[in-house]
Amino acid sequence: MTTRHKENGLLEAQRAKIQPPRMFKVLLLNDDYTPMEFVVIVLQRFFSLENEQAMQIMLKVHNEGRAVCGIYPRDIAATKVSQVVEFARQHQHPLACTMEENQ
Ligand code: TYC
Repeated sequence: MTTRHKENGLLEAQRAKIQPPRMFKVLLLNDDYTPMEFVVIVLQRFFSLENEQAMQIMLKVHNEGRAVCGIYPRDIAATKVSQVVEFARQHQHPLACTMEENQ
């Protein structure tokens, strides 16, 4: 397939423009009020983590102020942030979730 492209100037020029998709980290931020158990549930529910890994990430946020929950293309990362914030507000918790480009 590569050889065929190399024999075709037009296809080769198009191929060179392809970039890997921009990826975004989704982060949870610490606060003093959201219960630890609630954060673990969030990590399991929205980031498909097992209990043990969810606990480790929750404790990293608690101890260090923030931690990465997952890395996704922009639209999926933005959806995760919205879902987490909406779920937290439904339960009257101030949990903060944000995203930033994975450079
Ligand atoms: N600091 C919170 C507490 O002591 C727990 C917590 C962990 C809150 C992670 C938010 O993203 C968070 N109850």
